[in-house]
Amino acid sequence: MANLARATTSLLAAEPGPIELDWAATALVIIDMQRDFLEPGGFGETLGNDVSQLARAIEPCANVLGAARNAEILVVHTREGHLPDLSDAPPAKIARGAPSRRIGDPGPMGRILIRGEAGHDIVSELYPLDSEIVIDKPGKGAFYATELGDVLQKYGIENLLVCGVTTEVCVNTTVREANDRGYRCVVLADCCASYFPEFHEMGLKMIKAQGGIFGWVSDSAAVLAAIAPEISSVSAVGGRR
Ligand code: TIU
Repeated sequence: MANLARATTSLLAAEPGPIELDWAATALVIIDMQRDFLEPGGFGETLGNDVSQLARAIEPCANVLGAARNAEILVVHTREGHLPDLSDAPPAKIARGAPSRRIGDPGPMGRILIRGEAGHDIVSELYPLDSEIVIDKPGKGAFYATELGDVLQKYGIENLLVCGVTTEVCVNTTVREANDRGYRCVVLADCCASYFPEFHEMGLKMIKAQGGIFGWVSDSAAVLAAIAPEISSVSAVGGRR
């Protein structure tokens, strides 16, 4: 009996224009959705930020993550953080600003931004499956000093759907790194957030300006419409085409 074959490619509604995606060559990359950035007592708060600003990205991101899992799209999670001996943390990064607690200092969720500590872990709503790839990164960009490039090459990935926090810091840095490496990046606006709403908006504009100088901007509804049309009927940026 003929099976209802899953679409292997979709035209995803995006700005500055729709983008054709081969799902087998597309990975969902979720940047740094860690307790250290999203919850009180972590790195984000020690930098003086209102961490409640980031919560809005969790649900849309969870919806895309669920759809990607159902569609068997490659999922990559990243975590910013450092080794317990801080040997991978540049002194200039540790000393930057005047945080109440610095990288490596003890906090309510363990040592700030240190691998293995509770605060370094990913929020429960987006927790990686054992089968999913988790990239630990010492910098803002997910390619710097990590195995991400090798992993994406191994799986034949050409396109990245990018979610996570914060829009103008680790999301933007990663998209710029990826763009220079030849990946087509689609940033999902409602799946990203910043401590500064205006930086979120501008961070997205910077990506899609000039004909998509760094990539495309879409949203969770458009992705759900494209990869799971049977469970999605609306798209904020134009729906399935
Ligand atoms: N401070 C800030 O906005 N972000 C970071 O330090 N790291 C990430 O964006 N993950």
